[in-house]
Amino acid sequence: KLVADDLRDAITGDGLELHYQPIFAADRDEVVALEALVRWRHPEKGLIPPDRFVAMAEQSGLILPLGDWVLRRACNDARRWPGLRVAVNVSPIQFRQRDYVETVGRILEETGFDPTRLELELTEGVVVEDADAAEAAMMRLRAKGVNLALDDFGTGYSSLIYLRRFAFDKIKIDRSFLESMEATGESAILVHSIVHLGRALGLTVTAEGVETREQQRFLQALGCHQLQGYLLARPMPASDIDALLSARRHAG
Ligand code: G
Ligand code: G
Ligand code: MN
Ligand code: NA
Repeated sequence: KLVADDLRDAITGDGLELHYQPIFAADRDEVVALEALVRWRHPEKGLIPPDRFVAMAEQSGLILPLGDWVLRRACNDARRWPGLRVAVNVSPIQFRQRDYVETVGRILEETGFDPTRLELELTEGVVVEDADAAEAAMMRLRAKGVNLALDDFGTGYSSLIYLRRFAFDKIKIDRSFLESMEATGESAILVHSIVHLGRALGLTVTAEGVETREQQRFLQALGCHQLQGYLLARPMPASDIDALLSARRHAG
């Protein structure tokens, strides 16, 4: 069983790792961003994916030091990948802290990372509790140059209202839409509508969970801007990102 005390040790010790999944421009063979995804290197249980400990981190409050660690590490790693954005997932619990914007600003200063290359991935959970406070925090992050993406788009309750009200740059279409796309024509209609809605609102539209050539072609034809998924690249350690980027540079 995974326990909070062990997770605390992992955060303060050397027990967490970040993997990065490349995000590609839809209309050309180019990596444009990297999504940071945390893993826990457990002494007995091996590499543990975040869906097995993020909820525990949220319940125990450890999501705050964990989130700071993730942001600091991502900014430090990404300094050596010029021209690429780095996307970091933010828990609603982090975002609701009164000093969240200051924390982000402090880590950006400490690491010397260019704020315009940072993208924070928020979910609707961030804005449901106190919309006024969320709106204000988002405006202050935007004023620093930080980019804001609405993650898991389409799975929440009032996405359309949120898009109009809040200062997002990007929506990420939840991968559940693509999973079911082959099975029913309705999912394809929904994806089509989301891409057009996002584009009409001037947002960058990213599709997650792209696993087949058919999905890739469909999304390209719709005008989706960015694609992320196992077809194109899996999450990998930072050293593998170095190798991938250098191999692509040499391939021209
Ligand atoms: O890497 P994987 O596909 O297993 O990620 C599963 C889930 O964990 C995703 O919903 C992702 O957003 C979340 N996640 C990954 N890394 C982080 C992180 O650093 N912080 C938070 N809050 N969630 C994360
Ligand atoms: O909730 P969030 O969007 O942050 O989740 C990202 C998660 O999606 C990561 O755990 C990542 O490993 C996973 N993921 C990325 N691409 C694919 C894909 O093509 N198929 C599936 N099933 N999962 C994917
Ligand atoms: Mn995400
Ligand atoms: Na998502």
